[in-house]
Amino acid sequence: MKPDLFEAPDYYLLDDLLSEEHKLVRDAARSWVKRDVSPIIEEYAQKAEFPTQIISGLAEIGAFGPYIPPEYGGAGLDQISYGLIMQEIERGDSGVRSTASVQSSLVMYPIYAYGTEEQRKKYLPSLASGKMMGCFGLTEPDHGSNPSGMTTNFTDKGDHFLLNGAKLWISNAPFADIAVVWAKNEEGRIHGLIVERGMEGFSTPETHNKWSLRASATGELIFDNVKVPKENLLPGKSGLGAPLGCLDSARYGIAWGAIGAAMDCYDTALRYAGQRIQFDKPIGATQLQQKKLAEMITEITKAQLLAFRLGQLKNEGRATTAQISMAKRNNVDMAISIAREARQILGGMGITGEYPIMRHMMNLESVITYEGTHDIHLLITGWDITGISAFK
Ligand code: TGC
Ligand code: FAD
Repeated sequence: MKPDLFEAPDYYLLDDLLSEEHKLVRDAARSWVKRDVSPIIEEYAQKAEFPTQIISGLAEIGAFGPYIPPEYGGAGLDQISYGLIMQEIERGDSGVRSTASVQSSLVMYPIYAYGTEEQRKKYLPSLASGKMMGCFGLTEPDHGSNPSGMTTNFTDKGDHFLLNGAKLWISNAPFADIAVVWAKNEEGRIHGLIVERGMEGFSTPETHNKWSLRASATGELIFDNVKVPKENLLPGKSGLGAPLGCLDSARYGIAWGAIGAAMDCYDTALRYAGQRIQFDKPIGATQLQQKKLAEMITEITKAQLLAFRLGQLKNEGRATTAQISMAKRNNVDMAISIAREARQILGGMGITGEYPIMRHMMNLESVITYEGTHDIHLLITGWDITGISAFK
């Protein structure tokens, strides 16, 4: 891959709105991605492997539990810092950002928000340092957009629960030490359980042959009469609202992350357009290519403003699920459109691993699908503004 010459676009001088802490956190993540992710990520994506050697670096830049209080090992940062870290990591690769999103918002957050003090102390510091890795099991083979239909279930056996069922498409599953699993009890009520690797009957086969998120490990979670200790139930919240509360936090991070992928595609295409000569002039001197680049920076700027305002609302505890849906949907769609246009600016070179664009483009096909599809987020907005649910 070519050297990482990334320069972040900031057309509306958004840096002026960031605090010194935001900039420090953002710059540390940016430097780390340049040094430790960019040089190796193409190779790992090509061989479809998650680069486990970057786990300690992710922990050091605060990517595991950015907003979890320091007493539990988290970085104790605000929501804008969290967003900026996700932006910088996804500038490197969406699969690496996935690992950080899952660890922070889908594993640490439910243990912090719905767990007991014993569970927080037992798991959160190890998860924050990356010594322990987690995954989140909500989606099932027959229940993706509609998780309330899940069939994974547990029964009360007196001194333990017996867990049965299967989860599909689970990021980090092949190497995770623990899984936060959503399952129904005998009354059909959804609860979260912490399942640990090594429990008898629990396996995590890897999903192969992905064309997207190749540097992220994806797998299944299979529960065949797994005995789960009763103290592994998350007691603080039950019902579908419990996993959906985690998704609010992860979707918010994705709204920022997608900007990173878009910025990298735009920056690469802008530089290439200035250097590539055809018909005795740079292709960036033609109106057609300028139109593409001008529209890209316009869309990136709008997405940056949307994410920043959402971050302020999140800091104030006022961001709604529907507002988060709008930002996730808009910003991922923006990023995938920019990746497609940027790839065309590079002509044939755009399809090679010499440049990051094709990898971002393929990664974003997963990002537009997971954490609620593009359609589901539109339906959430429709439901919010009309008061009428069009899901069922
Ligand atoms: P619905 O009737 O709307 O709600 C059921 C209960 O949940 C409550 N609720 C919420 N509570 C907290 N936070 C939220 N955001 C909430 N949204 C809803 C709601 O009040 C209700 O409570 P109660 O007490 O009345 O029972 O549920 P529904 O079945 O109609 O579903 C609505 C819908 C379609 C929006 C929801 O199912 C949905 O979001 N589907 C998409 C599924 C999804 O996003 N899956 C993601 C899986 S995880 C993943 O993809 C990780 S990828 C990670 C990576 O690699 O980065
Ligand atoms: P479906 O729900 O079957 O949807 C298929 C199509 O139908 C979509 O276009 C959808 O928009 C549309 N559709 C569905 N319902 C409606 C409706 N009511 N109206 C109109 N259109 C509709 N899940 C986890 O739990 N944990 C993870 O860590 C995780 N990681 C993932 C990693 C990757 C790489 C991928 C690809 C997925 C991951 N997922 C994970 C699963 C992801 O959340 C689901 O794929 C997603 O929620 C969609 O579910 P589905 O694939 O079953 O599609």
